[in-house]
Amino acid sequence: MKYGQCVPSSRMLITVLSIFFTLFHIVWSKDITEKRRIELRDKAKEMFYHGFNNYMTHGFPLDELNPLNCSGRGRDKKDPNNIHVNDVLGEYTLTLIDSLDTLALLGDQKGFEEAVNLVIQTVDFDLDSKVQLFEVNIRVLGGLLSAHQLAIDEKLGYKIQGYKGELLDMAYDLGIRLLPAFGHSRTRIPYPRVNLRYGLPKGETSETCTAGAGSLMLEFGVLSKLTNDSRFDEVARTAIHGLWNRRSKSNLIGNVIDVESGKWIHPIASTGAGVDSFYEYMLKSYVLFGDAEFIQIYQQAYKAIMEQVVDKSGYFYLNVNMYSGELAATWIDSLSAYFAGVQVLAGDLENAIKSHLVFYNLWRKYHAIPERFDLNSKKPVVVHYPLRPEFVESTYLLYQATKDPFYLTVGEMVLNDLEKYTRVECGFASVKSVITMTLEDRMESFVLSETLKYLYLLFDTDHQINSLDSNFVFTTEGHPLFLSSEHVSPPRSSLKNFDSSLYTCPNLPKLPLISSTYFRPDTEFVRSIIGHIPKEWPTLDEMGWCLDPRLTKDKIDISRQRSEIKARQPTKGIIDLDEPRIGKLWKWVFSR
Ligand code: DMJ
Repeated sequence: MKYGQCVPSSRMLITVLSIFFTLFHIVWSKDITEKRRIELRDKAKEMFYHGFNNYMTHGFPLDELNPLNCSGRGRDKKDPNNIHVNDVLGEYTLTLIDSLDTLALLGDQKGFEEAVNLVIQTVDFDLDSKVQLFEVNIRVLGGLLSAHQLAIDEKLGYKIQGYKGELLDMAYDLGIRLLPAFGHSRTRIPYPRVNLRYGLPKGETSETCTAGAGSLMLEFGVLSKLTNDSRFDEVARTAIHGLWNRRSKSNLIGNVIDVESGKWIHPIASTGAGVDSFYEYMLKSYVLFGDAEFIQIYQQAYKAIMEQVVDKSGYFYLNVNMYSGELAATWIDSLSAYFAGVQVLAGDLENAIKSHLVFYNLWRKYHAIPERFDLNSKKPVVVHYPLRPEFVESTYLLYQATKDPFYLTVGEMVLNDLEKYTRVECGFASVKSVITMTLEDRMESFVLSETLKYLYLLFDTDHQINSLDSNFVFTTEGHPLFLSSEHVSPPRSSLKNFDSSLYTCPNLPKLPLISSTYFRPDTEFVRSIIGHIPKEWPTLDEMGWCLDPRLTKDKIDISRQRSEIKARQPTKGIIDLDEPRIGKLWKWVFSR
């Protein structure tokens, strides 16, 4: 199918279409009203407390809540090898620590103070618990550091009177207990697990995933800045070098590496599970610390992804062999929904919108996102959904960058489905199967630290953090971390040499006044790719529809800081269409 077959190209037609779609949009608008937005904001808050209060009643001081059983969940002592539980749960009131900063951001100062004091009184990290370095870093260390920064901040209004920095002391104690994971290996890439009391366990596996070893910089870097102990910064940075130095000639990194031999055990490049937050941390470490080396790694890595990992449609990020570039698997995973958010922060909005559309259509079809979805069979191949935040997180960031009300309606869809399918008497339960919508008895701590936080911040459009213009990032666990200017490195001249021409935009005609992502024809294109063609929607057929949109190349300046990204013009009311898509749009609207 060639584009030319469906291309009305005259300017007049474009103008007529503009007027038509404006009227169409006004009459048929699905925009969320201000009243509804506030209802959704309050509903998201209510949902947070439904989860949090039930954890405090039935779960605390254990790490997690079993929402079906109305009980707490601690380590699996019967099966120490149960890494699904024991990697994360260390007997340190995990869900409470992971929730601290959400309480503050919800404006619940009393709740924030009580929770902080409870952590200070209850938690001691001198525990015989073997935990995963990555998990304890992002959930516990990050949770403590973020709450500490909010508790001492003069400007944001979350300052706790009488607070003496105890959370930072705890974070420092925890950080020191994590250090044995580093330094033992030949490569200086850390071992994946560590015992909080006894250090590196004997006979511990030396195989770690890239994200596990390479997503420590934000928390470890901030810990070093706040304590003046440079060890944390150094080990996290050295781990990144250890990984990046082992990239392929084409700048791809694999999924699992042996920290002793330095050999890739699973040499598969992707944006998803096992590698995901490595990319996120390169970009965000640059935003937070200003160190040029992080953005340089990000730029090279992103260029390699856009050349070799993205599929030819431009919507999916695949699994490819890091050396040969050959396709290694045809599935995408739920975790990779975060990538659109990273693309937003990097300024690559067009590709962010496109990759988000994939997960939007998956959610529309399943009312959740299956852990793995196979693009060949167009079926979920791993069917659970543990209430992950990545899709909501990207939705939130896309709304911040575009102010397109479409993303509020996406949030509304997610909120309604979480309520309808996962809310139970004692919290929110993970989805065991997106096919049957059966539930399982687990509410992971990230439901409160991320999923419901991002939903709330999406709808609380005026929240101060949404317009904060300073060096701050949300960690991969949704914890805001801040750094004042004295800690930020000055930009280096080498950045000026960055060639962003790879990401050139096609010369798209602008159709002002037409709203927005609703009317992107590729929304339906992506819907058809994942095999979701409900009866009430027109079928995309080969004769009238452009089924093979080109990979759009976008002009982005990756060296931008977050503050500059936020200053972008909102795209509300504007849709960028190239001519071929106009043909499809035309047909779609008139065939309804
Ligand atoms: C969270 O702990 C974090 O978002 C992490 O980056 C990935 N896994 C979960 C959520 O899915």
